[in-house]
Amino acid sequence: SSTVFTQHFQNVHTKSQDNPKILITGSLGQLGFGLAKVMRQRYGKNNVILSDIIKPNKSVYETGPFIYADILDFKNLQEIVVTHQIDSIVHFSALLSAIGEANIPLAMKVNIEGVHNIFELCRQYNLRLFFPSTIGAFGPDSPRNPTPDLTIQRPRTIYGVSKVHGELLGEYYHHKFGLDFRCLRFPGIISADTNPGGGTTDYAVHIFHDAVSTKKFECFLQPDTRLPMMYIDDCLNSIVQFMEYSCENLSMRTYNVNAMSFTPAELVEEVKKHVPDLEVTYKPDERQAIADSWPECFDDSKARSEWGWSHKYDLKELCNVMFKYLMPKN
Ligand code: AKB
Repeated sequence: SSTVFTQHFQNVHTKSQDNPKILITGSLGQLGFGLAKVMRQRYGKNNVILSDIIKPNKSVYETGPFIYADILDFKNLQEIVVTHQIDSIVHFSALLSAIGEANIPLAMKVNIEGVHNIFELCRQYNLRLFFPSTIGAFGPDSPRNPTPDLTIQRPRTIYGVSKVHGELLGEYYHHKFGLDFRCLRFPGIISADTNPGGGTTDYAVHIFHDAVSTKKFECFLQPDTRLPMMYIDDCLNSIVQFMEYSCENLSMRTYNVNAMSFTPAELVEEVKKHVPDLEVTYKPDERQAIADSWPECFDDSKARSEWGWSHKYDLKELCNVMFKYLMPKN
């Protein structure tokens, strides 16, 4: 569709007739490669630049541009924006909830200092910014079922604290400097071909891999721990749809988005329809306390009514699509 997002880029670039250029930071995490695939189809292969500090497989370079970008190095970021004519950033670099607790100084550096660099960069060069937030931006004092967009946010992880900081800073930069800041709070994201990397919702990805490999799954959360979740395709579509939506019609800059909510026991029941002999044990660890402080169910009614958000995958469809990808073909 001819979209406002595309229009924005066309307006920005009418002088040189260039196409839009989007930089994705932390792109070797769970979401970057998938988002690039969707965006490259819409905006052109060379207009979406993946970046990270890790050297990826050769195959990543074959799909389109990949560059080194260290979000802690401001000059490196400036050079990238100028050299590649970047006009929009999707900022995925972050340490997730569990891994953040295991390395708080690094989480402060990446999730707070890194975010400061990104905000300043976007202000200096007038870039549009997408910043993902999370259910982890809420805490034990927030209403948990459902959790609205605007409510008490007192998270108890460094990940959550840094995400609230990013949300507030983004809204401040928007009001103070006119920065086109857009933020979605995501539930746990479930994907087949990329790993989540250190979160509290990761069990809901591990179960699928274990079900097809060993048929034994040890869950690090209790069976009745309810958390909001989403299949990756819904997540990526929400980003593109939200970024393309006309800025003037948004009443907020930060929205909850959700697809489903389930407990480990409910997920196991559905997974067992595909792998009936799956053996499951429960061994809660330090991630249980994090999960217990998070929303059980996300109220995303504002995203649905204001910019038309809707999910495609419920628990049943999630299991169908995950096993379609992961089950060995004979
Ligand atoms: C985590 O578990 O830390 C993330 C999240 C919900 O933000 N998946």
